[in-house]
Amino acid sequence: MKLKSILLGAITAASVAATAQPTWEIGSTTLTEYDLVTGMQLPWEILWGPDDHLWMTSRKGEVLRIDPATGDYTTVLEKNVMNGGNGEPGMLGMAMHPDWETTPKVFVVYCAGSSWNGQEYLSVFDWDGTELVNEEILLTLDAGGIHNGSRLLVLPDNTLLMTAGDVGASSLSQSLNSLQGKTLRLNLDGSIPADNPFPDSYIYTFGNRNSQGLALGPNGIIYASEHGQNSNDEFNIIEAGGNYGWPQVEGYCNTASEQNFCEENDVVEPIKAWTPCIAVNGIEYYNHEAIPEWQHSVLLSVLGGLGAQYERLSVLHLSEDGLSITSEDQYFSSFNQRIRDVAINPYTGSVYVAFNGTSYPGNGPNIIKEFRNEAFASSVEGPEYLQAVAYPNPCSESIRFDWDGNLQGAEFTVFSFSGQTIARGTINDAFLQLETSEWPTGSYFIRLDHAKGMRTTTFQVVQGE
Ligand SMILES: [Ca+2]
Ligand SMILES: [Ca+2]
Ligand SMILES: [Ca+2]
Repeated sequence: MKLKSILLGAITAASVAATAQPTWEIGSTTLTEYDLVTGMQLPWEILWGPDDHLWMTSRKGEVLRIDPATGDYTTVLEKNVMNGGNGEPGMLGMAMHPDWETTPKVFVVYCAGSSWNGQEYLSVFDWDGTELVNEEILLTLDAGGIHNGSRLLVLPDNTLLMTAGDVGASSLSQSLNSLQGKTLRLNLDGSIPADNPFPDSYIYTFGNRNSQGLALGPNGIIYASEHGQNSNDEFNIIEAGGNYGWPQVEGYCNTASEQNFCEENDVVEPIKAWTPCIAVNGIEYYNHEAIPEWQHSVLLSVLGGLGAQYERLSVLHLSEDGLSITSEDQYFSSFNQRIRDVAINPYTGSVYVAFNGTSYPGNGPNIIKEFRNEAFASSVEGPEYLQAVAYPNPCSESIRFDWDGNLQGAEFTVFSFSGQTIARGTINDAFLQLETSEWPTGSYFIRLDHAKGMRTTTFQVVQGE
């Protein structure tokens, strides 16, 4: 009796909450606000993964994999990080391998070592369907108490960009003998690309201070946000071999000494600068029709500085060629919460925003909110809403898959996690049953290609001894 009344209470509260979500007017578009994930440790990176899940790093040393429909998550990696992640160092940027179906690997940057002195590692892990395993360290840098970067971005040419901070030693930024204060470019196996601008060097740009935002824009343009010291936070376009001026130049080349240095060193100026600093962070290029007012813009997370006095999500509207910013709109400052990163749902155009509290260096409360245009999302038949059920899982003799919605006619392919194609065919019924008795023990995933989009689901096969 007591249990029943608790359950009824919970159901009532949930239905009340569902009808009372806050909304935001963006021109003629209404966004509904949802608290997708609360109570987790401090978020640093959020991204939409190729498995149609939201992935998050916590600076405290965790990677979470989040179901975007429910907010439920699992912790898929835990590392001991410098000073427990109680400052700027910790677990930072993350990126996914672009050939996820055959090479499900995840790149992660984290700082480890003694409390304020250690190393920064760029590592790659295998995703086994349950957790991140088989760490391989691709690159080791110095880590410091401050200015460790680091965002990651996979480019269309299958190379990886990594922003490396100056670790508080600003003279390193102009030295081509140091990897600090740079943007670095690697092949996905960790080797140096043959066409990098400096021979046998990871360095792609130099003269950077502490860049913590990277995004791919239109026409292959690469955007980066970069923290200034007290003035001149920067928004840059990344050019191979470019010198971005730090520490001799802050922001534009607009003082006499800066102008001399800029002419002699061909310094690349930012396309926008903010004075005083607002603490610019994670960025994404937005061009989804769900929010027409934000199309062809960069969404910029703003931490707001030490006291979060300028915190917000900025929408940087771009010129047609993407090479300049025409205007800036500001949203969500009324939360009085630092915004660390942003991610986009490719189906519904929803925007996910990671908040981490009211003061430097991020003390919570930690929350990922979703801002969704319900009018658009309700018309989407994207595979995100076609939840797959695989059972029994793990299986031995056979496995059955059921999907919400009618997916007859879809092509399916089953891969092992070593990348081999195990089975393929066409779905002729409302469900799919596969014989697995000849398949070795291990993790597998099935990929479904349908006119409505692509869907993948992982499962396990366990055979007796
Ligand atoms: Ca991100
Ligand atoms: Ca600069
Ligand atoms: Ca300047």
